[in-house]
Amino acid sequence: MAVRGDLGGLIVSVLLCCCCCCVCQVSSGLSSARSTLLDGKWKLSNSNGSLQLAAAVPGCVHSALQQQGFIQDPYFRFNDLLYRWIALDNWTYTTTFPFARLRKQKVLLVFDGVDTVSSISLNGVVLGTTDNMFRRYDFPVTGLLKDGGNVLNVSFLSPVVYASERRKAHVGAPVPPECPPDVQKGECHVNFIRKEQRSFSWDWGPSFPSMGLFRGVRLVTFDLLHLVHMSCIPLHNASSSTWTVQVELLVEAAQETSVLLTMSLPELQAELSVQSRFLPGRNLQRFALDVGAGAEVRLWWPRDHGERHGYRLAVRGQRDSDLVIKAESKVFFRTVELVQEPLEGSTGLSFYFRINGRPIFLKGSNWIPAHSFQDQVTPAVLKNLLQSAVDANMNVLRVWGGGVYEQELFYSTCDELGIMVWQDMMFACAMYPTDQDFIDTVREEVIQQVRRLKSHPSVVVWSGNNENEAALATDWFHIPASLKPRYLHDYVTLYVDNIRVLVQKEDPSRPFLVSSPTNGAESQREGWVAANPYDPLYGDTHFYSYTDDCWDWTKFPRTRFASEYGFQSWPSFSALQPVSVKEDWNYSGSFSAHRQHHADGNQQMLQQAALHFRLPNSSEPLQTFTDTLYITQVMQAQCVKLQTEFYRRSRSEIIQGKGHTMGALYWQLNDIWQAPSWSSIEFGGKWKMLHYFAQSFFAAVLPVGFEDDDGSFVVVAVSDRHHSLKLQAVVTVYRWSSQDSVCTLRSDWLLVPAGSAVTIFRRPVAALLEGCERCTRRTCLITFHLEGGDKRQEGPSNHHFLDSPKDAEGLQRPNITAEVRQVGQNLTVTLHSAAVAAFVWLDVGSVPGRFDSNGFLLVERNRTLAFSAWRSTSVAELTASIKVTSLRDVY
Ligand code: BMA
Repeated sequence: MAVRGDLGGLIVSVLLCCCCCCVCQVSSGLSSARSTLLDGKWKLSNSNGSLQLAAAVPGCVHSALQQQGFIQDPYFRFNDLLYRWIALDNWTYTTTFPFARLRKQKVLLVFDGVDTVSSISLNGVVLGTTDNMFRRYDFPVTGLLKDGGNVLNVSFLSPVVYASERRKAHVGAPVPPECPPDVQKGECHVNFIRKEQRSFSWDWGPSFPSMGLFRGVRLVTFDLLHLVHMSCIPLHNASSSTWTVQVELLVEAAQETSVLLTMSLPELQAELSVQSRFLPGRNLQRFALDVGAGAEVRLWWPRDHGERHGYRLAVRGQRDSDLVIKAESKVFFRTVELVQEPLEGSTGLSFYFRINGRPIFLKGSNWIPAHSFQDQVTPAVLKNLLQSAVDANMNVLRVWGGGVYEQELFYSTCDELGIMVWQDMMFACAMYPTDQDFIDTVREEVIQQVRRLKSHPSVVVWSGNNENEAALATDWFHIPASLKPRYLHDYVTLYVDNIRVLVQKEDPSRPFLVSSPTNGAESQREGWVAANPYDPLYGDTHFYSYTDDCWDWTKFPRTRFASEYGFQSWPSFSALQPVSVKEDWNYSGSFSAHRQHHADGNQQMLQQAALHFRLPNSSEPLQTFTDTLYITQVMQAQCVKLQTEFYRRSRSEIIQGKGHTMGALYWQLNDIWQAPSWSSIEFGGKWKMLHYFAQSFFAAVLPVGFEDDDGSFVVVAVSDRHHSLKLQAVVTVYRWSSQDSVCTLRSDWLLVPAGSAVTIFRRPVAALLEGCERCTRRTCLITFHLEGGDKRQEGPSNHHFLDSPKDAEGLQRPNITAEVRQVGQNLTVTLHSAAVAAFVWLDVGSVPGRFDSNGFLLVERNRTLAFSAWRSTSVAELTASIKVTSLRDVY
């Protein structure tokens, strides 16, 4: 806790409000508004008092119990089941704090995050209740504080019990689903509580219905004015080509106050002065700060498309000679349009994002909460994940609707790194109640969150929910036909009449989509729920198929925008080891089954893998287990690669009305615990093979190879560059049995226009093989890359298997050796291979860090990789930890 003992001197002042990139400060002469943090060590007890412990705020019950040694790691083995009792009990947080009355007229008690259902009392007086984890709550406490000691209590109700009581109290048609599928081992009725929806379990995550004060608690004291919130959005006037910054101030006034407000963007010589009057209570005021037509405004661009310049916005409020408001913020200028217009050659509509007037292909993945307990998502964890996203050439993340509106640092880091954010509202895979109190709390949630996040240039679109349009349209919940209109009505009430209207009022600078997937404008035409929200002719799609062969690209929808698709894999052994014991290291054992929350998931992975790879079958059980983890990662990496490459090469084509694909976000970036999932990054930050593959398949310039219906091998040159490129494809054929190439072919030179995908090489496979020393599909494989002038390689190398590697003829054990060296500050690993090796995987166990490349095809005899360590390590440690596996090694 920041405040203890003698008050005055210990009271922490400043930073009264933080909005995104803003640092806002209010001061009023001698009597500055002050913020006193009540964070720190509180007391925590369960309902019958049998458990009493110290608990950190911000924090939660589970974290506190673990930190104080009352429970083990909740992620260990089957502990999610063992610790179910925690969320079934009620818990009370208590703190005492000193206070001394100054001249301050008003004191507010502010809670930045309460999870979720609580009653809050101060010195025995109930201040109010909370029911929504996504809202900030504040209470006036001016007359309730005592000089000396004050007692603050936050009593939490079990979220599980609350949800079930709300369900019981609900009159009218049921609000499905009642419970998650058994395989998820979760709790029921999560849609009745405004809480992180995945916290009652998901198909990749455990059930840990958290409880606690997961963000800070503070007292705000002020005489005159308190700036609750400030935000700024740049609005572009296309006809005059000028910018206006909409500055929004939410000010609480203790008394009527007239202030001369001055807002300025010094770097752009823009300034606005207005006389403003704040009435007692909350005042929301919006101002238009015009940037002169002559000003040269530098824009914010997504990663790889340009720089990101931010301008300082200064807001000052003068009352007579007193400075009563002083706030600073950063303004980033960029426009975003979601283009849905007729497309030549199609009956549907386009669906793509235009940023600063330029169509941009969105490349990335879906973000889920990084931990079951938000208090454990540290800045280091967050930054590492976001850096890993850009290191894999992503320019977008979708903050998926079953998690949380992320913390400030998430968005400010995305602003900085140039990661666009597709921001869902927190509703997922369910129907929701529309009782007035539910709507009311959601309305407040939406207003607060949009105000909090709208200054971030990274946020490019708001979206109302995850898959609820699809759930309704394709009848996930078996709703009787006679009741369907009622559910449609409720859907429109919540997402359109309330959320959409509010978001558009709060933020005119961004598009709003009601759902994902959706047909967008077409869904709207059909009354907001389209007959088929997965229609590839409109909007975005989610597509999963575990039974189709993922090497067969004809199975993928040629969609306008792929916002979800994916395949599962297992994390590495080093992730599983700390949360398991020896008897768990068995793919068909109870631990493996327990951690798999997607029905038949473990089987599906093996079935998909077996289509093209031999399944591990060592005589040593542990070896078989670790080899199986490896083969699931190989399968996943290859499947998602092929699907993503299909989407990227479809950007410039319309075939049978489909195509013009402008987005590929696979499911899912990160993990919440150590378990099989669709993620490309394990819990703990280690990259799976898929994440290394993403580095290549999301590269700005990429050669994509595939076999066309007519039996030709085709290379498509994909370019996200803003300028055209003169390129040539270089196609080299190898035998599996030799590290010397068989033949090399070069395409004609081709001008690849900016932002396009064009065929650069096409040759019938039969002719190609025949011409290469009578290669066959089984004896040979194709590698290829693009070259610009001076034989300079553009983009990564790529390859194409002509047959399944399981049937490859000539593939030998490569007996790869690895030598770790220190080169200057860097650690490198040099591999020596005796044969062509596929899916070469370097694993350094629990040493945190990543290689510059991994999971690759090795046709060379030697290759040197760099290892970036995320903590200090040594040649000796890496040498002791490194293990190299390739496809031929697992059978
Ligand atoms: C989707 C997501 C998640 C889910 C994933 C994998 O459709 O929106 O709900 O975890 O698929 O099944």
